[in-house]
Amino acid sequence: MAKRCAAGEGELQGNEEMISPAKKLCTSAVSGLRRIAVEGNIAAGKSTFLRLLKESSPAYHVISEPITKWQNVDSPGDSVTASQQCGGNLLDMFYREPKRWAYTFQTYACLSRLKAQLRQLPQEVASQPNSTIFFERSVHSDKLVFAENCHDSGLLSDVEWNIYCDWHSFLLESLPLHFDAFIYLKTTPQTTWERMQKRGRPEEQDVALDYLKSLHEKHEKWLLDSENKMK
Ligand code: UDP
Ligand code: D5M
Ligand code: MG
Repeated sequence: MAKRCAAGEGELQGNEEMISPAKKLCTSAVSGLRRIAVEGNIAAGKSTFLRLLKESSPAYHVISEPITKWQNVDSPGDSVTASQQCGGNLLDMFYREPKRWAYTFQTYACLSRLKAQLRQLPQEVASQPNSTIFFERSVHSDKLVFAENCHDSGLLSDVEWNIYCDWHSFLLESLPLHFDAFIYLKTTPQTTWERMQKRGRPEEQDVALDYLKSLHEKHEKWLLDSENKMK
């Protein structure tokens, strides 16, 4: 299932001063690369699907979710994050004490995703004909699935949610980040729960089926309800 993103390059007109530093990082505006986000519930199979896509064509480039930045994990060649410097595993902190860490986690998830997704691609990738960049999730699912679900369930207060929406909208209007299409890996919550158990990430050990059901509903509402426009 694919859907067009409402936020296109055209909406950036009039903001040239503000966006010029970020625009240097943008690849698709100049090269005509296709940019596709792969969405789906926790453990739906996004990383597996992206690995198979990458293996299938040299024209396919993959930007994975920066989850190692949220865990206390060394990723070779990557800088150490602020929370890692303090020995923090933000993903674990969020699952153990969600109300305390939801806002911090949602802020950092979105920031680290933006950094990863706006990073300049190597020239040989950018210049290849028919190149397609596949992104694991997007700033849209950050907001419309995860952060909104945190607000619905009381993990983000109204004040925190309003502040989140304010800076999220500002960043979307200011940064040259658009998607040509979305691929939704639709699964049942039960299947993703079983796959999550099989994968066995320590931080996710206590994630309940009900949480996956809520995230599933958020994906369905966002990606399959044609009345629901991207905000
Ligand atoms: N997996 C599976 N069948 C599939 C896709 C994935 O059994 O069709 C398994 C995969 O091997 C892994 C788990 O499900 O153990 C979660 O997959 P992945 O990490 O790709 O999911 P993501 O969280 O990235 O969506
Ligand atoms: O795993 C990503 C993990 O991070 C999973 O445990 C859900 C959690 N999480 C919480 N909030 C977010 C946001 N905003 N984006 C992404 N992930 C989030 P995955 O295997 O990629 O589904
Ligand atoms: Mg993944």
